Amino acid sequence: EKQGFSWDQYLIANKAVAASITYFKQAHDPLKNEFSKDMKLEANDPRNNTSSCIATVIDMQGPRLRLRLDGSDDKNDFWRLVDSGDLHPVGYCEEHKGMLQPPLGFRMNSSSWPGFLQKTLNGALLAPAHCFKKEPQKPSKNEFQVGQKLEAVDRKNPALICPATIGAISEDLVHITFDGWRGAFDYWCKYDSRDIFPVGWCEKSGHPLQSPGIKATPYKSKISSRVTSELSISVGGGSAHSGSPSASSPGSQKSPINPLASPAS
Ligand code: MLZ
Repeated sequence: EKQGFSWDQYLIANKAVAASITYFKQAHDPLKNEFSKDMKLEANDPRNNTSSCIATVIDMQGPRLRLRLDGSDDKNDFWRLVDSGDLHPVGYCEEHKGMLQPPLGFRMNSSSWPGFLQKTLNGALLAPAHCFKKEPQKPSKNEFQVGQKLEAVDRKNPALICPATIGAISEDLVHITFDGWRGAFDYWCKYDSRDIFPVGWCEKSGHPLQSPGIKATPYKSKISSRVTSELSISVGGGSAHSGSPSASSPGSQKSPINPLASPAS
């Protein structure tokens, strides 16, 4: 039996449907990641999109790259797909009559930028052109419908891709809601965002997919039911409240083997 989260079971249990692969601005065939760690490339500064900067591949997960702008700190890393239009081989900017810029928050005096740039590129491992894949076409219009399931980047924890549901739609925008997380991570994005993927994308791409949060129903993984019963142990053990929310909510499972869970009243 397969370990961990399974979309097949989850869709049936939730009587839900997956958004069609044609609704996304994503490649339909799995992307080959030919980058390696420490390679340098040109990337738009995510905090200042008009400037082209030098970036280094810090980490990789499937066809996604964790990037850090040279001269920036380690607190502003960002993730891009290997077919992102924001990425180019070193030399692209100059060819297109641009100037490489220091990142926002360059940690040195701006007068030291030319020297820094020369030093950072000297002897560097430059990502070859074949690593950069062509950006996919965007679908001509927003075809998502409320309730459809998908996989989405958690923008507060951008290394993570998680099961999600379309919660609302407004013209070119979709509201991404994360299954089992009560809204804390939800966001609005354009329908052609590169942060949203069809169901099954992670599995096909060799990227980890998080399990839904513990508030997701009715799917329960072994882990989530263990966490749920641990929560009810600590709530019951506190004894300050007469009726613990977990014991009184209709959907919660009561644990018969937990002596602390027996009602105090
Ligand atoms: N450590 C974090 C991860 C949350 C991930 C949620 N993704 C939708 C937490 O537990 O808050």
